[in-house]
Amino acid sequence: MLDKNLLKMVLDASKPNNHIYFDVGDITKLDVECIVNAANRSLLGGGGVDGAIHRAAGPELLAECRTLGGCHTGEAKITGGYNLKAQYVIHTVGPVYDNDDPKCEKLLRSCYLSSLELAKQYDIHTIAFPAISTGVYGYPAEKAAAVALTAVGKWLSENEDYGMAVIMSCFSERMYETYQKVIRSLHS
Ligand code: AR6
Repeated sequence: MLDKNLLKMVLDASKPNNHIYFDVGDITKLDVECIVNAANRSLLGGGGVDGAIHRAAGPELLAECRTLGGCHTGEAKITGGYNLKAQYVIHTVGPVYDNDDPKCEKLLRSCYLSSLELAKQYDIHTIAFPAISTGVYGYPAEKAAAVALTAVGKWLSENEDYGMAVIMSCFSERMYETYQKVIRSLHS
């Protein structure tokens, strides 16, 4: 698990090294520049992490979301963070899992890549992702973790000098263990 002091050091640095970190807990509590929301296409709130982010950010977040006109699956839009510690929220829409649909993986990968590209446009250097699509949208955690880690890894290697700290926020120890298992399998 990520050492909290190490995370603080990383987040205090003006330009962190490109790196993937892990945190177990509530994404809304993280002191990062940007947190990513696993939203739905309306961008008007919902349950899971979406509900938690809207509750923590306050009603102004919903008011700004109303001006965005929704978001396609696999794409991302940005708002302020309002009452959150994070200055920005990037809202992305993951796919509803369908085992028979090869587009699912592509769309999930696109959520991570579009969010990172948008973050770069806003000069964001610390960003936290929930495990997109692994809750209500039913994407199997291990498959989703592999897609997430390879997408983030690819983006970091293609943006070598940018300096982006990516925090994979795990709402449970189990999700954290899943990421670690996938990392071990990617390295073996
Ligand atoms: N911090 C970090 N991760 C969280 C938190 C939190 N506070 N709360 C939940 N998670 P989900 P989806 C984890 O269902 O599958 C919403 O209603 C959770 O354990 O939030 O992409 C939207 O409006 C899981 O691992 O998102 C959409 O309609 C992960 O976040 C729909 O759900 C994603 O679970 C999107 O479904």
